[in-house]
Amino acid sequence: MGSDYEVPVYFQEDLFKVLGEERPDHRWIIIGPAGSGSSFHVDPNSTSAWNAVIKGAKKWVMFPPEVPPPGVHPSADGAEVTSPVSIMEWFMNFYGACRTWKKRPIECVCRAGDIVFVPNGWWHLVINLEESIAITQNYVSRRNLLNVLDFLKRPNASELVSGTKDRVNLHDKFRNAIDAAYPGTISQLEVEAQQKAADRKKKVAFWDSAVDSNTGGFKFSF
Ligand SMILES: O=C(O)CCC(=O)C(=O)O
Repeated sequence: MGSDYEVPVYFQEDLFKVLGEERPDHRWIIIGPAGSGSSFHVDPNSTSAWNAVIKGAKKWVMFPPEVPPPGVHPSADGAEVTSPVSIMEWFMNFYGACRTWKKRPIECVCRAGDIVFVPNGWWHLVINLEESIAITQNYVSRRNLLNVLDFLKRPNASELVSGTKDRVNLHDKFRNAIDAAYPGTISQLEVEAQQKAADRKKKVAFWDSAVDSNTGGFKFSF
């Protein structure tokens, strides 16, 4: 079945490929009746994903990583997520309230031919509005490589890492394989990340200096 479709052009960088047979599970066909779906979760191993609808209609609700959805309680180490309500109950009890939040969820309905991108770390819930068939793949690109490496290196990697038998050594195997296939890439991304962090700090420092800390208003001088 894998040869029956092509990965959309935007998602073709798939760095877990360097692990060959040892790569974590990464693609699924998802078939469900109307009303079925997936309750709130974050995708495995800090990967990003795309999800393409072949038939039917799927409603998506997404929250950014720093906003756990109401009614969802992730453990501090991120190993477990307790969502005591079903998808339907979530819509009935929590959906209305969070639509007026400042950081309200991003929502869409995908139908046959539509593809949604799920950035790494984003919370998402999906409900099939009709009987639906979809294909999804999780992947690592240069954009989220450092996040994935950090995730695989966490002290509780043996509980957190999923889709593979060798959870503890995955970090070293992946890092070494990336270094061999794309020498210098990791260190270049690390330098770029440091530069970005320094730029962000500078921006904050500039605004701090431009704003009067007593009034919160702007300082003007002529
Ligand atoms: O298509 C679906 O029902 C949800 C898929 C999903 O959330 C996932 O693969 O992480």
